[in-house]
Amino acid sequence: MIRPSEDQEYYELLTPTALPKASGFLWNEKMMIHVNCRGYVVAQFMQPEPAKYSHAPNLEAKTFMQPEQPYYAHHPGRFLYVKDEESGEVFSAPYEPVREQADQYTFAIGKSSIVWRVECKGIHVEMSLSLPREDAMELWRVKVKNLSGAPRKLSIYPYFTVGYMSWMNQSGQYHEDLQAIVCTSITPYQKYQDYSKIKEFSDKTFLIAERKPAAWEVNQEVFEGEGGITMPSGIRDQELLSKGDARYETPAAVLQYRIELAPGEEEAYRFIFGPARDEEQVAQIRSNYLLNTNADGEDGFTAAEREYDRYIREGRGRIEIATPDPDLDNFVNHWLPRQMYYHGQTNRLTTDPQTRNFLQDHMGMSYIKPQTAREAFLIALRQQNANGAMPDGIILHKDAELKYINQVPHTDHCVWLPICLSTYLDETNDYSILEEKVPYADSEQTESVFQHINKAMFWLMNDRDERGLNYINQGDWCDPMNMVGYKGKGVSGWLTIATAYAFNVWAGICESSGHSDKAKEFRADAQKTNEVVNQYLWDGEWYARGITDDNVKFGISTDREGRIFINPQGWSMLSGAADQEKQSKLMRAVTEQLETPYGVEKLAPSFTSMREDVGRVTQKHPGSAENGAVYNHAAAFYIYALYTVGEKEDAFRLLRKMIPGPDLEDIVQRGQLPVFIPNYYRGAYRQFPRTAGRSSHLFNTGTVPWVYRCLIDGLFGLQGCKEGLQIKPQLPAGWKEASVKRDFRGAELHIVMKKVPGLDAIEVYADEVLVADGILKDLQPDTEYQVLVNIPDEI
Ligand code: CEZ
Repeated sequence: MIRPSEDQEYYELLTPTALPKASGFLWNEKMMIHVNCRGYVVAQFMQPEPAKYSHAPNLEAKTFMQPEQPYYAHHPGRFLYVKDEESGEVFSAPYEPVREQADQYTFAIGKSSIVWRVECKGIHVEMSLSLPREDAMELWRVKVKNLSGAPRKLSIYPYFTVGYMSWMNQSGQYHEDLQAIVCTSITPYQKYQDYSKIKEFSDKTFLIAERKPAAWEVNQEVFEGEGGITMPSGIRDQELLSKGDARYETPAAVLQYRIELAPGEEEAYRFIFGPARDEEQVAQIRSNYLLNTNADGEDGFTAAEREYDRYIREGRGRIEIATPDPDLDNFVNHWLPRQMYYHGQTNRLTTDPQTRNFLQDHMGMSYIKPQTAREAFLIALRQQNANGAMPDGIILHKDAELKYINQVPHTDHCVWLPICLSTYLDETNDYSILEEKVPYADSEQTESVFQHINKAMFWLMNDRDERGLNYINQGDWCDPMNMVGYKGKGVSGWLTIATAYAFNVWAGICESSGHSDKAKEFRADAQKTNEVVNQYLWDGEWYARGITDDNVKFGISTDREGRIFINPQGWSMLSGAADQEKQSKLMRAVTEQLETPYGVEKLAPSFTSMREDVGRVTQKHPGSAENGAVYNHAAAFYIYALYTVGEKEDAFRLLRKMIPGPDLEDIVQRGQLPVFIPNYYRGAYRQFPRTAGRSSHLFNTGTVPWVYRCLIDGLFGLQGCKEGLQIKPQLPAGWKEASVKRDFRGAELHIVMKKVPGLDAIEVYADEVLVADGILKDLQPDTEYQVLVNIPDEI
């Protein structure tokens, strides 16, 4: 039912019904498109805020991407109806809107294209989507082939939904000269001050056809008639579409081609669909992409597909693995770096990413395009206040402002600075970033990155109550935990623990950069913080999540709901707060109360009603998102912590649960293909087992860089350090060997790891020479190394 293609370049799904929400996504510098297996699509482009050109049938609220995004009959989509002119039979590809069962069906998600191959009633349809690198538009190829033994007379109808564009002004018509449907609208607004922005918008939606259609329809209601979207009257009752237009009516972009195909004969079409400012721009696009060719006789369309493919391939990861687990290999080699790259390139299609998201997304980018990560860290630090505080969001565009969640004060942003920077330093050894001089948002003063981060650490040290616990205000990492501390007293257990970890990480960086005094200071404070944590937050078997404004500890054994939270547990292993005994206790509690077949839950039991001293997290549906889902970001922190303390079996078991499969039952329950990690799988496994495991299908998540770190620093133990590359694998018990190609600071390492019985400790050989401390030093760029790692079989 699902499989990687032979060359591993695509992941294929062979049915449109078993995983109806299975999806893939493409993006470029200006847009993102999320496509599901049945032909439904959510696409957004930046101008500079996210906007749509293929809209829902009613006015949509502007919000962030939704988890478990519902699809419905008139959901925006891209379809091809096929009518047999002799029998009158109709089917549609990919599957919607007609829902005729195909004889063969493949939905193939590639890195730079998404393809459907559908065989129905003796006709083979192939639809494929790609993007250009820069421009916001979709490049579509459609092929129709006669597989039957007899000649066929067909009408085919590409149907690109335009939807409800605007209550102020919407229309659409076919332009002979452009060979295109162009739909026009005015983005609704009311304040005259908005006019200057609105007038610059690309408020038109176009569908350009390479081949001249026989007819078209631009009026959705006329097209569908009484037949409705599953069997439009325009198709069922008419030989030719009526060549209609839309005048303050909902537009649609439908074309008709009439073809006669001999047995085995195929016809090919190309279309471009997207937003534009005016007809002139549509004409320009048509000539650039379809009419003009370059010196090699290649037109803009084909060149754009090729260039886009190259752009996506620039997003390669730093490891290529071959392990006893081929599904893990496929995911790690092909899809995980791509998802990290997407985050680093697009910043989740927002002009004001949350500070923690921005920093962690660029922690991931450190593996892919370290230069971009470097710039991102500097951009963030330029927006820091001189008192050390980081803002809630990072402004990326001159017209951007802090919106939505960024208007809610959170207290954790400073914590991410040393953590994310440490990954960048491990990977690049570029300590010069610490010397970069950067201004502050609210002062003329310019100071080094080193000073900036010191200030951030001091800010965290000072934003504490008399006990030494960090205030939470209206949220920490957990956005919707907004009522624990809004009165100014409540504290976050997790954040206090996280500051201890951040101080230790920063101390490590201070040491490596010749600031040993500072290192001592921060180590001492980390230790003090850990003591405070153990004094106030240890609950006997695990750590509490926090203490409310009214001095009520929560996330503890006497709580009926929200009894245990994952974040304080994992981070206490990172910070060093948990000693051996506490560690084994909390790990047992996590396994017993939070682990499920789909991963480890964020909290349990999920809240079933509002807890007013915790906040809106308790109002989310139990088992969804932060209210007790397997929230993969939090799960990844925990797994990373397990690797940090050498708990490799638990770590690997949980890591593996992040990827759908390999068995079919698991894939069906999650409903998602293993081409990305979603922000959550439904939890509340012990409360609502029926829905547990379901994917949110939301691929915006801070999870991915942490998973990459779990692989690099943990599982394969190939982490960079000041001196070079530290080799310290933690392969699970079941693996006898694994090999990794590791790109590191320009060198290429071919590493074979083998379990060897009777060995006392790990042995590392580089080009057959034993490396005493397991650290490969003096690696030269553009040089290949053969590395052998012998691992005692019993560890
Ligand atoms: O957003 C994420 C944030 O982007 O939630 C994480 C947080 O650490 C990330 O920075 C945990 O709270 O507002 C809400 O209730 C939403 O649930 C968001 O908090 C959540 C969504 O997943 C965004 O896609």
